[in-house]
Amino acid sequence: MSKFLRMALLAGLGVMAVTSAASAVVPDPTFSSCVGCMTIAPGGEYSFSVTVKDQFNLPINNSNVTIDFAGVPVVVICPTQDAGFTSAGQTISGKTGISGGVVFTTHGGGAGAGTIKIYADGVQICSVARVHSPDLSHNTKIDLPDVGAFAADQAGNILDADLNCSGSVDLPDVGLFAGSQANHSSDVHCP
Ligand SMILES: [Ca+2]
Repeated sequence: MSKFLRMALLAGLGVMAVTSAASAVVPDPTFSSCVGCMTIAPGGEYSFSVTVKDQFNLPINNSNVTIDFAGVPVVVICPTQDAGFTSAGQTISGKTGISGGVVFTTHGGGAGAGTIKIYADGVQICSVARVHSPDLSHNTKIDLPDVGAFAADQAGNILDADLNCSGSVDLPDVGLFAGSQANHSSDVHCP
């Protein structure tokens, strides 16, 4: 091999290495975002949006996003979720689309303060400090104990029942609670 050819080959390999490093796609918490109120219900009528972007602020398609509710031990995640989503223990996972976004409508129950972590491909990109739910008794049903618990939370302004994350338990939350209750017959629970 001539010296010139060897140098050309080495230069080529160098370019390939640089290209390979530059194209490694890693979720970046700086550019990724989580938007919405972390409210969950057995009927899955509340949404929480996650957008995953890389270190170049470009959307990551098909990124595996997981919400981990383990920081709020009372939370129960339904074993069956909407198509495209899976659950395991206190986690739910789904994949982003071409724009890097995925919208969770988590089927589950239970509410409380604690750290809920959101991961993309294993990288933590966001966290929220409380999960809200009309299923305050965390039995994955909206039933009579929840009506009592909601009334108590409203009276005490306990934010477990702040279903729209407005910062107070008030009339709009009453409406949302009634909607969630109507979405369930007395024994409807996880899908
Ligand atoms: Ca509210």
